[in-house]
Amino acid sequence: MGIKHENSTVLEKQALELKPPSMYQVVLLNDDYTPMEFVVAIIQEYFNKDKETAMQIMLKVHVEGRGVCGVYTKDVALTKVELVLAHAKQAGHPLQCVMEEV
Ligand code: TYC
Repeated sequence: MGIKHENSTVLEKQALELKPPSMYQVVLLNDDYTPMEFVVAIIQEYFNKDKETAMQIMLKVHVEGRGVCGVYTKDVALTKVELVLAHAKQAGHPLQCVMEEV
């Protein structure tokens, strides 16, 4: 199915909207106050990682300043950022979380 034209690939993609969605990485940022155990629990709860993987990501953030927790479509990434920030704020921790287009 498509539109008869010498550049049919471009027209089919635009007409049928088959472009893959833009993807966004959700990144945790280091700070001096949020407890390590809290960060590990956040990564397990919101990014579906096991305890060992969550510990590796947390330590990477602690040492390097930032770390990618996962890559998602825009709406999913935004929801995860909002949930993480709300949880951290509620617990009284300054943990920061951002999303960046990949
Ligand atoms: N640097 C924090 C500490 O020493 C731990 C930490 C890790 C904080 C990762 C935030 O995203 C973070 N308690």
